[in-house]
Amino acid sequence: MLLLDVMTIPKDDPIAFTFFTGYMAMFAASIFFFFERGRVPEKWKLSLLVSGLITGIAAVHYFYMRDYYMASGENPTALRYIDWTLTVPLMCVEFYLLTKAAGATKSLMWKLIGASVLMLVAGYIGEAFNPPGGDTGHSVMWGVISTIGYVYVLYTAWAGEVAKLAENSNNAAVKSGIRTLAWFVLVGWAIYPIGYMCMDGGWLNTALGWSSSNVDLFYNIADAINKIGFGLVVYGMAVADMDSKKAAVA
Ligand SMILES: *C/C=C(C)/C=C/C=C(C)/C=C/C1=C(C)CCCC1(C)C
Repeated sequence: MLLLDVMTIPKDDPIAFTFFTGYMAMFAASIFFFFERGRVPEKWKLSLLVSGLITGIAAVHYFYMRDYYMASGENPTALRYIDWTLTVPLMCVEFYLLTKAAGATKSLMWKLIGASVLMLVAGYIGEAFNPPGGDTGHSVMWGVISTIGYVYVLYTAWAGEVAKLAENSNNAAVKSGIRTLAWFVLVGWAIYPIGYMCMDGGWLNTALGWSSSNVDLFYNIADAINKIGFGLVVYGMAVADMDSKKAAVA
């Protein structure tokens, strides 16, 4: 009888696998960032705290999304967007914190947050209000609106204010770190629209017949790459900066 209470993961369900590994990976990453925070110089501590909060918030939501998925077999759309609404703006805060010493202003931070909120609200409307069976017009329209917000963040990281501040920062760790984070926004973040287009009526759903359950497969993989990877880049920046200062003293 007891066995009935234990969740069994069907062996042909990769999405369930990614919910479980995603949860554990986010959880472990948070512990790592919180502990390592004690080791880096003062000016990096806030950035590491934010890295740990991003994966920590995700871990809690993965805990719930995993169970939701296991119990219903459906996409936990609301939980997903609640998570993103907290974690993506925190990534924007991270961009601000990392370029603050080079002159980043609060207004830069709010512009990035505004663009990311536009991206997420439009994405949520696109997914949550997609009628049963799917409506291509609906998903494309909201997908396009969402992409405007995405492109704004992408532009800012590659060529706009964030890129320029990093370039003029006189700090090698900041320069190369921001460039790496910009790559994450270009490649890692681009995985999300692929997942989005798998929903019923989405382009990949209608053109290639990709099932809407793949939405979560792409989102889970992208989340692990972007949330943990982003945090590790920030951690790497702090360590590189610390080591270069040590070398200068020696
Ligand atoms: C930790 C979570 C992150 C980094 C989430 C990022 C999400 C996106 C970049 C989503 C982008 C979307 C589009 C560009 C168009 C279609 C709708 C979205 C919301 C999936």
